[in-house]
Amino acid sequence: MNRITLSRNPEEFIERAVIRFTQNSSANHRKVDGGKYWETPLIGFASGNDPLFNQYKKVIGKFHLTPREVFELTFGKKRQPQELSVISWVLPTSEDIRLSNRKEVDYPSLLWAHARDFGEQFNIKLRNHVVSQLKKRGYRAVAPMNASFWRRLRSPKVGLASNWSERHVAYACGLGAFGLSDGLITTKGKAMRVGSVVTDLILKPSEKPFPHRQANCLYYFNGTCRTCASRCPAGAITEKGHDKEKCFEYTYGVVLRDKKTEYGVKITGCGLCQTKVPCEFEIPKLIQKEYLRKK
Ligand code: B12
Repeated sequence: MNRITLSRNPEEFIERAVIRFTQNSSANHRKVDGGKYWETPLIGFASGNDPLFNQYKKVIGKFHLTPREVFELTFGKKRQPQELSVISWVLPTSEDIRLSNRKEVDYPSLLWAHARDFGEQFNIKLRNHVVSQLKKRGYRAVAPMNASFWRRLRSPKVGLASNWSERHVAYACGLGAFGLSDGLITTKGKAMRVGSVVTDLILKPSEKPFPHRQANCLYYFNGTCRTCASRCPAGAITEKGHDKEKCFEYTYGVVLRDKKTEYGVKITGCGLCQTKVPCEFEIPKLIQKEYLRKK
């Protein structure tokens, strides 16, 4: 078998590094029963100059960083490379965790809460791992969400947000499209978490296979479904979209208060809108058929 090297095949090298770490790291093993938090990741790339990053300044807010700004904040304004690349991955939630959350109606399952807390700790390690793999080979790299400049905020225009939205980055890397609940629907569905790294290694941008930003959601496809809305115990999802404040109050207020101690976690999440829905682990079949028809 040919050795994949970073210089000869950088995209495949990065893809393998992300997949191998997810398969082999003990941090992806559940404390409670030894199962895994995350299945095999999806990986995508974007150019740091992709016009979407400037568009996010308008859609989200001026505070949302471009890859260039991320690099300047990390390495200073001098000696900035001409080109930057963005690496994004999707960590699909393990089947048994999804199945456990499907049974729930008010609170997330214990396994879901563990994936939110300990599974995200794995995601932090994965971001660091990708950065260190690149650094070892002489490239500069940074994981914005692990950096000291990353912050959450509330903006008058878009409400709860942050200065580096992992989902918008994944969208730029062609990995998915947004649904009625705000969740990003990928080929491995919506029950997943996302991570990303910015680097001066030049990577070929991935194709953007979805025709528009809401293309994978049945509601936007044909006005049906809305299953995520009926699944939401906080009534935060309606035909108008996702009420982030209601979602926040329920997830960080009610669920955390009632389940934190029982589940032994610092953060619980909720994710009922991500399970027992047609986009849980795939793009809804009807939309898949439409993509095949148009090919
Ligand atoms: C703040 C935050 C929240 C807030 C607000 C969520 C939100 N919609 O932004 C609250 C507390 C409500 C929340 C809740 C949850 N969260 Co949260 N959260 C974040 C965080 C820290 C920042 C998100 C952010 O910056 N948003 C920016 C705003 C602007 O995004 P937005 O309003 O959704 O964007 C809309 C507009 O931009 C609009 N739009 C308008 N015009 C245009 C034009 C274009 C071109 C595009 C692309 C879009 C666009 O489309 C978008 C979708 O409707 C991220 C981590 C990160 N750094 O990204 C995790 C993150 C979004 N959360 C995540 C998860 C899993 C959850 C929960 C399911 C809890 C749980 N873990 O169990 C719930 C429910 C999420 C939901 N239904 O969206 C995942 C999402 C994964 C996924 N499957 O989509 C993330 C990415 C964490 C991670 N690392 O994986 N979260």
